[in-house]
Amino acid sequence: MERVDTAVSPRYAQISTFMRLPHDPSPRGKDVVVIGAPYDGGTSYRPGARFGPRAVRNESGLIHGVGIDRGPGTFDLIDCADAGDIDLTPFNMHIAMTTAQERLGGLLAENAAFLMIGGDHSLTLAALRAVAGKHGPVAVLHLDAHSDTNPAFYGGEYHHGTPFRHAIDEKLVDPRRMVQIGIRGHNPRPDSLDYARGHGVRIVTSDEFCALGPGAAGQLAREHLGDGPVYVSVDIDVVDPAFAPGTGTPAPGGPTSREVLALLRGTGDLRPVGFDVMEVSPLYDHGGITAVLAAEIGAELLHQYARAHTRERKYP
Ligand SMILES: [Mn+2]
Repeated sequence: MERVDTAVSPRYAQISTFMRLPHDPSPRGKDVVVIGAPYDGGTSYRPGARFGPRAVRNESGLIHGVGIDRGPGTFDLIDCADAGDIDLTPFNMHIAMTTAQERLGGLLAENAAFLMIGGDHSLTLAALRAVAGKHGPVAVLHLDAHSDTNPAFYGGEYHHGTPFRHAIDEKLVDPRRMVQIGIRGHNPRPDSLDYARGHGVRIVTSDEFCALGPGAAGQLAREHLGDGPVYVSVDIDVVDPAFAPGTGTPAPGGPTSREVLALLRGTGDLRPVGFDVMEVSPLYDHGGITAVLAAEIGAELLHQYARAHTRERKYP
């Protein structure tokens, strides 16, 4: 199967897949498989992330995969497919977590990497379980307004504020090679960052990121992440709600979309082994601006994967 040919079919036509990739529910031998994770059973405030994958796919039709001054197009460098969505029950968190882990682990058995489009951030724990099963404990570049290392709330062990606490506890990630960027805003407890910092996570608050700028922050991240495999998790609420209002727990005072994209353009200097873009809630979006940005971030991450894994060919 081929991508939808934009020379034949206008960008708003045909059934939506991410960046018009071929739909292949059983991909094999791909570099990166895009997979939707429509789920919001872990949200603590605004619902609606279950509708995220469809909204992001719709907006991604605009993206060509070839950028100005960027050399060959992403899909001239790597082979990708859209595997559709994980069938996640809306009724039971534990079943959903198991389903997600099994589906993502199955993709990694047959393909090199995945890009998961959320869905709320609780599913990143399932993703990290699958990724660690293949690579062992990974480094993490985590962009978010929140550290997501909270304990259980309301009797719920898993929710969208806790995936990285479980990932550290389960040794899926190496917290000394973990960087969280964009952290800010209100938290239920004054010590809510102690868990992460106590395990060696480098937290770059939103204020610190904006003072450093994306270039220096990227350099800082590279030094902490090292040369090993890196998982990149982007919660769309890392971006200021002026640019990304359609999300579950918006936090004013974040970086702009341009600053976050500039930071992610250095991801190809790392060794990325998997990605997610989470927490788009179209119910709270306006004019699709949040979904457009999530699509752009997903496209950027695919391009960075291509850069990282074809580096010897000296593409920009
Ligand atoms: Mn999050």
